[in-house]
Amino acid sequence: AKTIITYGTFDMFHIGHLKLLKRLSKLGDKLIVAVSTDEFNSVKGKKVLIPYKHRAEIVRSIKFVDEVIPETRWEQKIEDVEKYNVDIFAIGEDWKGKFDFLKDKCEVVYLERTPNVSTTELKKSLKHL
Ligand code: C2G
Repeated sequence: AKTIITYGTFDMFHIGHLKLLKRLSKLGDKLIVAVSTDEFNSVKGKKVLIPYKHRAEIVRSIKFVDEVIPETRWEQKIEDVEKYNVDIFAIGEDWKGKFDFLKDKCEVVYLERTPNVSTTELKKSLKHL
């Protein structure tokens, strides 16, 4: 059975996130999603609106997501690939090249992002309401 893993904040869950996870689920048999904790998002320098508990629960409720784990550190990807026998690490192309160091452990795939939707855009449009 082919295991896929991906990582992300998934703040204000939107169609761009859904389409990515849907495509990932088609690459294999098991999709694991590591959702960044609130603390790790501050390490990433990323402000989040929705707390980890809720972001994780939303992702966990998606029918083609098999498992949700917390993402707490940059280094955990190497451990996770071993721990979960990951065949494919996949993430949006905004990270292209950043995780090539995983190539000796598993396949590394960068997928195109869904255009014209992002949490940043959503936040901006909310401001004008
Ligand atoms: N995404 C997408 N299309 C969008 C927005 C996001 O395909 N319009 C993808 C991103 O490329 C990423 C995933 O959805 O693969 C989650 O996006 P974010 O929550 O923004 O992820 P990020 O904060 O970049 O966290 O260690 C890796 C980081 O935790 C990735």
